[in-house]
Amino acid sequence: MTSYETILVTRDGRTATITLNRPKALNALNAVLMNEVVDAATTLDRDQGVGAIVITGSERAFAAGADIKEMQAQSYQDMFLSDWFTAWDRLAAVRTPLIAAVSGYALGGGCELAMMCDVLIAGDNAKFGQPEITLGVIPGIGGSQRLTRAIGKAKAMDLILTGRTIGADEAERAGLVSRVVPASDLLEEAAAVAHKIAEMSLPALYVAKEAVNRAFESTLAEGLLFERRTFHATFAFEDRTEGMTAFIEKRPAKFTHR
Ligand code: CO8
Repeated sequence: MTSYETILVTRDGRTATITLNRPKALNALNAVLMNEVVDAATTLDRDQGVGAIVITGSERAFAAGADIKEMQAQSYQDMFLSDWFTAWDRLAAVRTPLIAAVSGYALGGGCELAMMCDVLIAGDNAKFGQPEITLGVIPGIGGSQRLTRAIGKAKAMDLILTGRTIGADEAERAGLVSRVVPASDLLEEAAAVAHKIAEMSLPALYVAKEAVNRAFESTLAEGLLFERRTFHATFAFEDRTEGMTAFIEKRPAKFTHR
């Protein structure tokens, strides 16, 4: 497996974990880390032996945002010509289910990275926020769009205009996170969710993720049609035949991709 400078990648059966590892900078997202996360995730995504990927940080910080020290001296022209942070779009395009396991700070780009994942599990010590306004900028890796879709305009405006941080319970009430667990159990819970997902049929997982994400890109009528046509298409999967046959024969399904 490739060795990286700012992340650790581990495999456990059909699951993988990407751990952000810049502890001295509270996992601030610099260009190296972005490219490494994207490289690791897209490499794992091409591996049909992987059915779920966990992205996590340290106990103190999932990620405290984009690296302010790296950005501070950049000009508009630098940002524009390099299309700063566009590589994160490749993470959002990963087909394998992504699980964010968030402990501590998930601020700015850290919150945005967590929101690029499909399932967001928070330790009860997690803190979410989009504090960019306090630096004189705005969210730049999707915060104004994904946060608003996740928690609605009123709450998103509150967080983005004041820069305030919310705890795990408020984040759960707002619909930002999937579940909150004791911080000490976070990695175990995230691994259990990853294993559960990875047991499922891989093509069914891919289309389920596509169908949910389509809800953010289309009208209800278009989304419902996409869902129905995709549902019809699952009848072409060998795993669909096996899943339904196994149910009728009262035995566990043996999907091809696991
Ligand atoms: N970037 C760089 N370094 C950071 C960052 C960061 N985002 N966050 C923390 N660090 C560093 C600190 O500078 C410090 O380093 P050093 O020891 O060398 O001084 C170290 O991490 C530890 O941090 P603190 O001493 O500040 O730790 P505290 O426990 O006192 O505070 C906080 C923790 C509250 C998380 C505090 O560090 C903080 O407020 N960090 C910044 C949070 C923030 O503003 N994040 C948003 C960044 S901007 C952003 O994400 C925009 C994304 C869009 C860009 C898109 C471009 C297209």
